[in-house]
Amino acid sequence: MKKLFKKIVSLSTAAILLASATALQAFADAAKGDEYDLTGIDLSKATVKPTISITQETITDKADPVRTIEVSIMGAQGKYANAGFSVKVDERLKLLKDDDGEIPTAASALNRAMFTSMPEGDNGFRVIIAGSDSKSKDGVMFAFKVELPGDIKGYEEYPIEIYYNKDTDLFTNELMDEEGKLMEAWIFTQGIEHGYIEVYDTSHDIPIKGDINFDRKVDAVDASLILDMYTLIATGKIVPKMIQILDYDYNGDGAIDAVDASDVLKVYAANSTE
Ligand SMILES: [Ca+2]
Ligand SMILES: [Ca+2]
Repeated sequence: MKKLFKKIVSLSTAAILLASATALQAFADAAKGDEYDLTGIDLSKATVKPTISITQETITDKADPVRTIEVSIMGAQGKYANAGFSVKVDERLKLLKDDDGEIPTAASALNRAMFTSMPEGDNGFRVIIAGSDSKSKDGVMFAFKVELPGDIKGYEEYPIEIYYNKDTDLFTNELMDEEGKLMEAWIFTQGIEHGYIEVYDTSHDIPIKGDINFDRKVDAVDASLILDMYTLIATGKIVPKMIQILDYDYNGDGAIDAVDASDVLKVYAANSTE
């Protein structure tokens, strides 16, 4: 193990930048659940390559425990009509129903489509979308609310994920033609950005500098979290809030970047060789 640590620490900033670029590419993922059958499908022919993304947020235990989660689509405007898939939330989260007893509510992208949902177990639901290509839009497709548990101790992450069921699910166009099939294959194999709620317990004793995930150790996981944050900032996906700058800006120069990750790795290497 120690050999590996030394190798990591010896990485130059350029190599770390490269590593964060790779992390960015891995950002979109396959759906969970059944594996999509790509037999006879040449994904390189896909012309419509949308991404479905779920809210990813980082909050503290002082935030409102009721969170609104959005499921959005990008890159499919005017190209999709018929869809069905499931959303599952971490079993510690409670799915809340609205006044009509529904969990998800259709949002702007689907305001010209038919949208319905049904619960699946205690921590999930399935959505069905039916419309026409010409009226499908990019944007938020639907939203729902979850409630966090009341007794968060330390750092917790609650995944919120899209599931594919090979017997029932689809994401295609009106004609269900070749273009629609390729779009569906693209989405379920590499077009999903799963969501999460990440919660920091702010009541922990003395914060340890560089311990980003508050597990009381400064290690490669913390360095990797700094790099992830840097990637998100560099690609404009988030604007860091002050609390994040305080936590992630290890060298205190006001910026979150690869230097902070590298410094944290150095501390970790020093600790692990002691
Ligand atoms: Ca840590
Ligand atoms: Ca810094």
